[in-house]
Amino acid sequence: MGSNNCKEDPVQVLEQAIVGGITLFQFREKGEGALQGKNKLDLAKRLQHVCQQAGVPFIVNDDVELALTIDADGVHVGQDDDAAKQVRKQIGDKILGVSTHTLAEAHQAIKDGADYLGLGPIYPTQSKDDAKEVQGVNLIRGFRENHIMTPIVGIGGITADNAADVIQAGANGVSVISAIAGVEDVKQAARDLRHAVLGDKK
Ligand code: 3NM
Repeated sequence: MGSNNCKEDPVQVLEQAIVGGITLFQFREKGEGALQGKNKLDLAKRLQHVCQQAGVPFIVNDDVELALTIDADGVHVGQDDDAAKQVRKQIGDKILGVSTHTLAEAHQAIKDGADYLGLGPIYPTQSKDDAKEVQGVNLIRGFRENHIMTPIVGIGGITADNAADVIQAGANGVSVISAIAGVEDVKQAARDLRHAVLGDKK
């Protein structure tokens, strides 16, 4: 998430999400009203601190320079951002996530050194202006049937009600913005998602 996804102070949102049970955080400061320059850097540091206190990995979306400046745990890039191969060279053994939409993109990302793949949008999303066509969970199933062994997270329109389907299709996890950052009770939302992903009772 980024600041424009939050109903309240992003630091508080992240703290509550961590209490609720999120296992990784990606800082994605993009779109209308997104912070820039020093303001972006300052927020990144504050959110990174929250993650460090809790032992939750902190990954930066599409900004290698920022990730290196603050020594983040990793970088996530899309197909339109810096090429994954180049980013892998720049970040050494930090975590590298790559958004992919086709098998060819997945094979290339793995070759380039991706640690995990983001697949989406699985369901319709309001959180990404330039989101591609909705893919449904069959995209994930198809990747697994084609022997993609790299960890996969589904993204796009995922909620506690549909997260189990994403996992059943072969994803290792789910990545969400609005279902956690955009609700009143952030902690409960994270908890509900965690239960849905783990398949245990609420
Ligand atoms: N990437 P929400 S969909 C950041 O398809 C992002 O690669 C996508 O937000 C992709 O959980 C998406 O609110 C938005 O739908 C996810």
